[in-house]
Amino acid sequence: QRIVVLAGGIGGARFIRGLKSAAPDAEITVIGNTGDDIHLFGLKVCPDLDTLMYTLGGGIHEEQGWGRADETFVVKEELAAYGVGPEWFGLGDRDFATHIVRTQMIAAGYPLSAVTEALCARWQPGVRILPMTDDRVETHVLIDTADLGDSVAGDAAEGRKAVHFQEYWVRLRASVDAHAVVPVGADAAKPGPGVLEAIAEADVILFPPSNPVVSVGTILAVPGIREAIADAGVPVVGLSPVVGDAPVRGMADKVLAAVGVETTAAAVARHYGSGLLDGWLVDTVDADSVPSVEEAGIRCRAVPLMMTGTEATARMARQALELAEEVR
Ligand code: GDP
Ligand code: FO1
Ligand code: CA
Repeated sequence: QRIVVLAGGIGGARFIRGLKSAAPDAEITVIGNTGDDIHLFGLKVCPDLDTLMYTLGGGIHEEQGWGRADETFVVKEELAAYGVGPEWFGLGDRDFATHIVRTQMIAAGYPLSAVTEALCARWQPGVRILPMTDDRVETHVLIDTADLGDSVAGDAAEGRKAVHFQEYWVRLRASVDAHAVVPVGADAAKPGPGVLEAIAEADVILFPPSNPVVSVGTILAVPGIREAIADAGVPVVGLSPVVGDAPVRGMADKVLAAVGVETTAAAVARHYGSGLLDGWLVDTVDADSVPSVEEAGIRCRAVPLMMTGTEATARMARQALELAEEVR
């Protein structure tokens, strides 16, 4: 069975770990979000691709969900000693090696997809990880200039400013309102090598409990990908990242608000739409929302959706695959 998964970082990676356990013989292709990518210290950092690679390859810092296990931060301290910022993004020594190899290969002319394949040759994630595009796409968030705090000289000019997603998410901890989320470059980006083929050849397509706006949404913003999924003619099933009207972790509610979507399991399903989704899993606490999702033309079931461990996640993955067969 060929399964295609659109994934961001932490939530997507943890789901896929369970999916591998639930469907050990399936051929899993992950289309990874690259909108979180950021250039720091002259290096290209790909947070979601690295979280997928480290989580599925056994190198992830488990409770953080990003960065390496057994990490040290000597290089980070030395950079700070030189007064070279930013200091708010925690790049570890082991992680730096990934960014050096990636940046070196890109400078040598390799596309991001080839770089990712090369890095995965070491990590052996057990799935194929394809960047959504090899072109540059970086998510920016529109906030009030006044909310930038001390980093804007003098009296903060009125109005709004776009900041890089990582500055919004990590430095500001998404503590201020987001007025818009813009995947800069998406409209000129082409699907990466193998992406449209994987979608066309899939037996089932899954939307894991990833951030609907800055993870799955960004992947769908690459022209051609949403259409390919809608036209694939195979079941598309998603799992809600929202449980009990709140994201299970992180600040997805802030970016959902920016795009005018209520932070409920049903609203996220409607946001994806019945043109894309055939089935949607909500958590048992949201069982009362099943009828409204079904009214939107999306088959819906309420099952436990907390990824408390590989077995629980494998159960969720099995239920998603069962729902796919129900709607096929
Ligand atoms: P990121 O790129 O690192 O933010 O990771 P993703 O976008 O792939 O996933 C983030 C989303 O995962 C968040 O919006 C969380 O609500 C969701 N999430 C994390 N853990 C769980 C879980 O155990 N169950 C469910 N249903 N969602 C989860
Ligand atoms: N997330 C944080 O909240 N704080 C950090 O210092 C941080 C550093 C970091 C370094 C490398 C990397 O690949 C990811 C990192 N992340 C960090 C996670 C990153 O912000 C992710 O993009 C978010 O989790 C959303 O995808
Ligand atoms: Ca992400």
